[in-house]
Amino acid sequence: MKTNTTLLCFLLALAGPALAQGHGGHEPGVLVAQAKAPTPTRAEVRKVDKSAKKITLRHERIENLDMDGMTMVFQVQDAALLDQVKSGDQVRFTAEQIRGAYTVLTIEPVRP
Ligand SMILES: [Cu+2]
Repeated sequence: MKTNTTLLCFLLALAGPALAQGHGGHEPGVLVAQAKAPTPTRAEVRKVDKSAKKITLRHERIENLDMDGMTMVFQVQDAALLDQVKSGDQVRFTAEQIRGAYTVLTIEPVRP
């Protein structure tokens, strides 16, 4: 009995790394395919600065940036985005960190 248990453990120990390695071989492709898309997030516009391509948002939690709700300044990728919103608007937006700067990719007003 004791010998059988020891043998089983030995076989599992051999199989374990082999299975992990086989699985690991597929990981990089899977990770790229499942790269997180920016999460649409609710916010209130506090300030729009079109000449500087910046917007101040009081935002809810941003899942893809792992950032809790706060008021902060974002860069915008395209200044034309700022034509669609004004201070005081409720909006839905997406953002990503691009070259170290938190950058708004999309933004649209949300009507109550
Ligand atoms: Cu923030």
